[in-house]
Amino acid sequence: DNGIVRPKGYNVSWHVNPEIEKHHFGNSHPMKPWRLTLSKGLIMSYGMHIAMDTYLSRQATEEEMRDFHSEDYLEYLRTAKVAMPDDETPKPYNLGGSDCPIFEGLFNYCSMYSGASIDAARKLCNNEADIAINWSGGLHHAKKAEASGFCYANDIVLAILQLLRKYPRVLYIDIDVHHGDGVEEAFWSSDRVLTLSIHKYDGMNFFPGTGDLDRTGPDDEANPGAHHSINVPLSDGIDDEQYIWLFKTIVGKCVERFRPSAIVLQCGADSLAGDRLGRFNVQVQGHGACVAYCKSLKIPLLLVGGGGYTPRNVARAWAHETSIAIGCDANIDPIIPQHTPYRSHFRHETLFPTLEQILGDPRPNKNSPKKISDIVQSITEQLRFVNA
Ligand code: ZL4
Ligand code: CA
Ligand code: ZN
Repeated sequence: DNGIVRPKGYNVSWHVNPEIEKHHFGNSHPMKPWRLTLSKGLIMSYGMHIAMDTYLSRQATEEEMRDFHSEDYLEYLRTAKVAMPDDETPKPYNLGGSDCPIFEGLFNYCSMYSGASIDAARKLCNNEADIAINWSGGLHHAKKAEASGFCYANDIVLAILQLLRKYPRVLYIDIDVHHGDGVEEAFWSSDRVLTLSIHKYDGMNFFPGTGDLDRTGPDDEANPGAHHSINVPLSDGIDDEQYIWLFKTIVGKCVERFRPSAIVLQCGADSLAGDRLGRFNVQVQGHGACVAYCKSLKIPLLLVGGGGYTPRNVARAWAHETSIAIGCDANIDPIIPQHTPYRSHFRHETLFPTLEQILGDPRPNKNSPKKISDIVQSITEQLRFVNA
């Protein structure tokens, strides 16, 4: 008995495809699809898959991807050739640089992670799942006709478009350390999607350079999207206590005003302490508390991945969050099971590595209590303009 049982009358669907994990962005690129293999290994070594409906996700069709992306961009993505090492000819659509390289199997990679998010959204629409999970998705920077920040196709936008076929209002929440600019832009003029991104903001010194507090939607009051973009700009080193308080306070107010009929939570794990690109000091517990809070709202919930550049910590967070989704988080052994595949990746830290404990130097917290309360006050005022 490993303490894991299928929750009664409650369905969690998990959308995976091992083909996705095999893609490579290139040597030393921070985005490593292999982190999905590590996450899946941890989830399965705890036996969590027995408590979920596991689906092998299929590739999105080009027609499905055209719901958001332009035909010419998709055509280029599908036919783009991997460049020779010394080829520096500029490529269109922001492709081929160091952030968004053209690698072997690029289009298959994009259509597979997109298909998984679309499938997951449809499980919620058909009442076949209460929570649907795609850890390979969450690629929030991709635009209609442009790749950006390791993202080529925007699976989140595609999934939200599916949800909007059934649900009148969707709340999008983004806890990746980067601003969820692609999703925000896609629904900029809509009052059916409220977007909320929490991120590090330091002007042009931190990617993508947008997401200040005053970026609330179109300036034109007659535009339905006015006030429907919420941004929480933070500084380095925010800790669990501040992060959880901010998350619950702001999400609580969003739900009260907007009354969403479905929630999409982008769980980018680069907001964790010790991330190679991130700057926050959020622990696995704090990151997971965001998932637990969303679950407690009892609204259909789509969980997607996103960033996360220290693979062992990405796997910890997403395994812990899977256990929260199925409701067995209190029952599992904190010590990572002996038979976990690639356990050496966790073990090099300590003889008995745990699921939740991240090792590494904490970053000093540069967020003053006044900064945090000013953010909440400003967003509370903004939300007065938002109605269900
Ligand atoms: C790398 O080591 O800030 C890419 C990217 C490749 C390998 C060798 C090439 C060395 C860090 C990042 C040159 C790297 C130059 N390699 C990268 C303005 C930038 C131009 C590109 O989590 N250089 C661009 C994107 C961000 C920029 C973050 C987050 C995605 C998500 C959702 C995307 N781009 C400056 C950087 C390396 C690399 C090392 C890198 N790129 C770090 N931050 C960026 O929100 C999935
Ligand atoms: Ca974010
Ligand atoms: Zn990120």
